[in-house]
Amino acid sequence: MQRRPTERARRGVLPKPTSPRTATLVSLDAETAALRELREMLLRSPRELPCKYLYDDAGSALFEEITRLPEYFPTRTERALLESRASAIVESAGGSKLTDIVELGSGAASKTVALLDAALAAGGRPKYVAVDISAHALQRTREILTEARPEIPVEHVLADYTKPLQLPWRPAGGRRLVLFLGGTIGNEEDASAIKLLSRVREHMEPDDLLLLGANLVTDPAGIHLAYNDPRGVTAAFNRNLLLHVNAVAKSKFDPAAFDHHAPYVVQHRRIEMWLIAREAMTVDLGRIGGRLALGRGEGIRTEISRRFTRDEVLRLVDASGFTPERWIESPEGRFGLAMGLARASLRGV
Ligand code: SAH
Ligand code: AVI
Repeated sequence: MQRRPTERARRGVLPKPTSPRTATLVSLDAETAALRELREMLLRSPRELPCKYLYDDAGSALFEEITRLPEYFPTRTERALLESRASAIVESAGGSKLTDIVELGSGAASKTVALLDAALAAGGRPKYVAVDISAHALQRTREILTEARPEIPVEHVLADYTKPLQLPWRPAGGRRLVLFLGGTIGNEEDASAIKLLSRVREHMEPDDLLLLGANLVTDPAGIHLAYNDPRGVTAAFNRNLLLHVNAVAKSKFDPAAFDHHAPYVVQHRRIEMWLIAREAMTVDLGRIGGRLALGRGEGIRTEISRRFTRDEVLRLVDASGFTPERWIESPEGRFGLAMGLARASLRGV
C-alpha cells in the first residue's frame, strides 16, 4: 500500500526535493516514486524487491548468458517455435500490410529476427520498436538488428512497461504486431499482467495482433534446474539485483552475504527467486530511508516466474482486450505462443 505524501514527509522517509515543488509534482517524480516502491516492497511480508532491478547493464549481460545455458530451455524452445511458425504468424498479422512490430522487454531481440525475416519475405517493410527498461538491452537490440537486418528501421523506447507507456504512432492504415516474448509475462501476477497488456491494447487498433510467449507447466525437476544452473550464472544474476538497488538508492546491501534460492513451488506453479541472508544483518537503506534488519535465513523475494496452462494464457489474453486467435505449442509442451486479435474497445458505449 502507498502512503500519502503528507504522511511520508512527516516520517522523513524520503529525500526532500531539491527545489520547491507541489505535492503533485513530488509524487510524480520518477526517482521519488522508485524509492517509494522499493520501500513499500521491502516492507511487505514476505519482503520483496522489484524484478525489473535485475536488468542493469551487468544484469542484462548475465541474462543473455543465462539464455545460452544448456539448463535454461525457455529461450531455445521459443526460438524454435518462432522460427518454424514465423510466416504463419506474420500472415495472421497482416503480411505485407504489417507496418510496425513493437516488442516489450525486447532484451537482445535475437529471436525476433525470424519474424522480421518473415515480414520482409511477405513483401512488407515494417519498422521495429523495442521497448525495454534497460539501456544496455536496447543497445544490444540495435547492434544485433543493425548487423542482421540493416534494412529494418529500429526505434527505441526506454521505458518501464508497468507504468503508462508512450509508443510511437503507427502509420494510418497499417497494422501493428506487439510481441511480449520470453515468458516475461510470467514475472507478473495476474492483476498486473492484465493491467500491463490492457495498457498495451490502448495503443492498438482493432485487427492489430498480440503475440504472447508463455512458459507452460512441465516437470518440476527440469524447471528447477533451469533456475539453479551449476555454473551459478542465475545466482550471479539474482545477487546483482542488490548492486542495482544500491546504485539507485545508495543503500549498502552486500550481495556476497546472500544465498541464491530458487525453488519451484508446485502449489503456485512458479519459480520463486529469493535472496537469503546467510547471517543476521542490518542493512543501511540509504535514500530509501532507515535500516533493514534481517535474521539469519530471512529472505527477500526478487522474482516469480510462472508456468501456465494453455487455458490460463488464453484467459489472460482475453481479459486484456484481445480475442484469442491461435495457439502454438512446442512439441514437448514446455512453451506456448498465444496470438490475440485486438478487440474493438467498448469505451464510450
Ligand atoms: N524478450 C527477451 C528478453 C527477456 S528478459 C527474450 O525473450 O529473451 C526480460 C526483458 O524485459 C529484459 O530485457 C528487461 O530489461 C526487460 N524488462 C523487465 N522489466 C521491465 C519493465 N518493467 N519495463 C520494461 N522492460 C522490462
Ligand atoms: C525474463 N524472464 C522471463 C526470465 C524468467 O525465466 O523468468 C528471467 C530469469 N530469471 C531467472 N532466470 C531467468
